[in-house]
Amino acid sequence: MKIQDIIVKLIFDSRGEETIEVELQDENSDLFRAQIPSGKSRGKNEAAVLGYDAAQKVVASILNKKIIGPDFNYVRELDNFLISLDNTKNKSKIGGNLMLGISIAFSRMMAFMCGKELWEFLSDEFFGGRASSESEKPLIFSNLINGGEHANNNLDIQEYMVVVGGGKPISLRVKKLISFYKKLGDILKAKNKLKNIVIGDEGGYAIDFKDNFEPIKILEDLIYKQGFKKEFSLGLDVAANSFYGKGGYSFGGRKVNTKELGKIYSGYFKKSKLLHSIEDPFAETDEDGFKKLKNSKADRIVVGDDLTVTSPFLIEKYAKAGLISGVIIKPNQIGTVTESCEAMLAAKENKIKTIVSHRSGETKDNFIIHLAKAGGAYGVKIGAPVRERILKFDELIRIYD
Ligand code: 2PG
Ligand code: MG
Repeated sequence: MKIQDIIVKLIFDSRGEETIEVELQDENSDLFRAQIPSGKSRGKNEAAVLGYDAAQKVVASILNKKIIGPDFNYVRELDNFLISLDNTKNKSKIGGNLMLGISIAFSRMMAFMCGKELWEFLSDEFFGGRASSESEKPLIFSNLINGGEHANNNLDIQEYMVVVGGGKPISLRVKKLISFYKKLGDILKAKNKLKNIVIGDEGGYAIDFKDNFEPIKILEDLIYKQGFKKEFSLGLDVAANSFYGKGGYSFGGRKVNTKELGKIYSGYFKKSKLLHSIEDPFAETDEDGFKKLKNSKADRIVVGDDLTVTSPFLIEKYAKAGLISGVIIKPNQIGTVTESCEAMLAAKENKIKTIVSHRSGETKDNFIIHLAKAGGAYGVKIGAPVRERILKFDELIRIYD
């Protein structure tokens, strides 16, 4: 398969931040595109991001000469070529965002040539063609209350998610989720005597609360009240890097150390039966914190994100060391389709759960939904069912139901 042309375009994500769209042209002049999201709370080992101007320069000075012309028969072949061309630790020469744009657009080109859906093509190339079975419909991690770096409120925890499983088909789950989201908005408005309610980067409500636990309590109460306790549970993304600094963690208006923060979480687990997973509960350098929580009696899923940055190597390392029982997969943390799939395979081999995830700055691109299906993900994390994120829910329904 030959690439005939490559064009980089400037676009803006849901936070109004600059990002890029990559367009590849095949020999028949068909066009294949990919839009790349951006993250606000980032792990220090994530792949480098190039701005639009820099990305254009890389295309003009390196990529035009190198990738237009040769035949690439597998996505893996193109990705490995790009990785060796870049030859840096964090993809700073070509840019993880530019590389991923090329990699996704090329996957779409290959899928089209094979007459397959994108997820089907990925499943064949990377996962041995094992299509997701009915039982592998993913849990939906939907962030309904925003805090941390994603909001201007007093919550230290970045994301309070409902985790929706149960009811088939997926369209019914999404319907329930949307009604739950609206109901929650009405409750928060009434409680705080508000006419309108502010929402954060991922579409969740972003007002002030009494403390970091109150949102869990409100969500849990509403789940019981609606009679949803069989299908809905709760997940947190603490994103603890954001409140970690010299002297420990600044949490709930005071400084706490690793042990004290761990105790706070144990208290949450005791008070909330439905709290099912906790992502980045400690800073990415705080291996001890992860390990103790993962091995505590609480038996909740401890998920790595900033800790693992979709690196197959780090996922394997931290799974083997007993720090995590689940992992976030974000293709733009690592920068190629091949490595994103390898990250999912590394998680599976080490028996930890995969949650394929959006970023706080999203685009219309629905690649992550196809990746989730191809690799039989345990969950998909796609924000609140509103605004630009609704497109991902639509695609989820289309390819799973
Ligand atoms: C996260 C993500 C997505 P960001 O921390 O998991 O929810 O946020 O894209 O800002 O890193
Ligand atoms: Mg996270």
